[in-house]
Amino acid sequence: MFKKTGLLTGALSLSFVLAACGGNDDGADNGNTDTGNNGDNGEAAGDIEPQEWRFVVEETQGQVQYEYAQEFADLVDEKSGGALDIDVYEFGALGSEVDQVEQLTQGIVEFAIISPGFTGTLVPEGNIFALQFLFTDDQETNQEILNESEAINEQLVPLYEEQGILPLAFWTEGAMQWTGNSPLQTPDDFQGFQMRTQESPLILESYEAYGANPTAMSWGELYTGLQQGAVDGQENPIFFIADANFNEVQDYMTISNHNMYVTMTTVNPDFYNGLDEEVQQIIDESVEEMRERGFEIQEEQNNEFLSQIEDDEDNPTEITELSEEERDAFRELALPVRDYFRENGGDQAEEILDTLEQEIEDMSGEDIGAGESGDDAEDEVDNENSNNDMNEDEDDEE
Ligand code: 6CS
Repeated sequence: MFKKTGLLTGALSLSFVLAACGGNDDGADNGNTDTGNNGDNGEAAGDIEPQEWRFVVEETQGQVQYEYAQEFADLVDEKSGGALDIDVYEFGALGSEVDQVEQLTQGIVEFAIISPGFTGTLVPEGNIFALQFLFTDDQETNQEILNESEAINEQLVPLYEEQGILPLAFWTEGAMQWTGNSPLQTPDDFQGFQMRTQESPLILESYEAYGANPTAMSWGELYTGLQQGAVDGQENPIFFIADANFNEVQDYMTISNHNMYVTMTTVNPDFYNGLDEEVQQIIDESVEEMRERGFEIQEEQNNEFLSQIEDDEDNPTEITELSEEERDAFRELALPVRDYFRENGGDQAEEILDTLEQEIEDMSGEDIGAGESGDDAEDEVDNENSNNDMNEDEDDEE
């Protein structure tokens, strides 16, 4: 179970915290302190100035993001002949997911894994990943799209960079499923349902379109929130549902595959742009090598943890897989949210979504409903009364 050890707040100076916890080495580091040439790939790394960097993730030791970051750190260490030393900080060590975004933009940490679900007011166009039934059900195809999409890697990336977040890779942590204290099989089941979500306004909008009452909350509060009934259910990939033990406090799990969990490997742009080319190349190569590994890590964990939930006799969970017809009922309600995003997701939302829809259809050969949401679709989601405003800056100007 995820043990809530109490998130550190401003009462402690962050530099003290960073010095005191010093990252989690967990013995997995390859301990390579050889500052000579790297014997593994023959690259000369002898003249790289030793540096120590911080990498914060949104998950705890053993979970996908943490394992990814640790392997990334090992690669960088290896390629630099031990000169570049990255300390990985697990979730909870430095605050909430939103605090971690700030730590990256302020350069308090050099690297972070940030899920777009926590940047929705900072980069409204990043809400695109909250759109349900947009990507395909095949995670390999989705990962290929994330790797190659111009909409994501050329149109969206600069918008993040302007806000002090440079995404180096977008990657899937697997398909998301719903859990609840009651069955979730039709949109009717969501009427009045208290759904926990991440912070991004379009995630809330998407659940309002189903009739739910979404509440944004850090996952650090979620086990207790579900246990005490502050919220009725949540969405996450299977590995996370099981590893955070949400199944202990939920009776139902719906295999809905309504969206994939997208996350980003990010770096502070000022820090990255100030590095020597040789060092940038080490980082870039490590990011490239981690694309496949990241995919493998999430796939293994998602497969392994499904049977853990199924076999947990002390905490039985009724698992139901939605039929295609049942999914269609949700898809129909999710489609108009695309137009809500086009209207409210920032200046470039429309262009980015149009490009991405086309790319998904081209790369998957599937009809994902591009252009089907219709001109009047945004009227169907309650624009006027929505509290889920995606653009902080525009608000401030008003
Ligand atoms: O639900 C969440 O907020 C968390 N889920 C995952 C899969 N990773 C970290 C994130 O904060």
